[in-house]
Amino acid sequence: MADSSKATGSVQRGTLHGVSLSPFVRKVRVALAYKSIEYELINVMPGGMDPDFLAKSPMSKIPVWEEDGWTLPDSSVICAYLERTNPEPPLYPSDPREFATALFWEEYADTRLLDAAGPVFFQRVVHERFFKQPADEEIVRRHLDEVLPPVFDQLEDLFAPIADPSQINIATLSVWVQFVNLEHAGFELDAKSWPRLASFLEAMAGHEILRKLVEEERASMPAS
Ligand SMILES: N[C@@H](CCC(=O)N[C@@H](CS)C(=O)NCC(=O)O)C(=O)O
Repeated sequence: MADSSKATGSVQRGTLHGVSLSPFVRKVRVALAYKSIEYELINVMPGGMDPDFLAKSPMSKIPVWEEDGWTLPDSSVICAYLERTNPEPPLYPSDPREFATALFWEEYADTRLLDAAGPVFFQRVVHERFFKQPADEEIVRRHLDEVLPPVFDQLEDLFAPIADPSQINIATLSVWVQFVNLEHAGFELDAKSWPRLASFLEAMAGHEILRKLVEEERASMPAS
């Protein structure tokens, strides 16, 4: 299934393989929209990968970016590539220390935050809504009550004070895409416990590009 996601004022540059509900595909879709790069989205589900796709994605993961038969896997790598080919508007800070710090928070979001949030999304959305199977409530409870709070604490104390949600950059974007999956799973962050993180997320939700993408995703999901 193909979906043409057109940004204004540019010629189609490539094809993105993956599904939008993947936070990593979402990260690349925002980068593409932010840089006004036109692309076609080809739906590829994680897990059901044929040998042709494995040749494009040796670690068997989505997303994969493709241009004229040349392919590039991994959201971080794809965003870094797009920054080189389309430097404006920039997704990465120019100051070396701010640049490195942003890369660290991208890595944190892609690993620690994903590991904590992913199972909640998997149970509540993939299992319940797509597979029509009951969620494993013990997994959901453990992640919500025990695994996620220390991660939120770190984001509250270390990330939120330095993050500027008026800017879409690789750090703010990478953290935000993981929270969208929690939101799709029906989770709302407790603003009393994590006030700076909650206002960061509220401010991010105000970006037109991000709002539109989330609306599109919601419309594509089966009812609960
Ligand atoms: N580091 C990779 C992670 C990509 C990733 O884990 N994608 C998941 C979907 S959210 C996937 O394809 N999983 C399939 C698998 O691991 O077999 C990136 O940034 O693109």
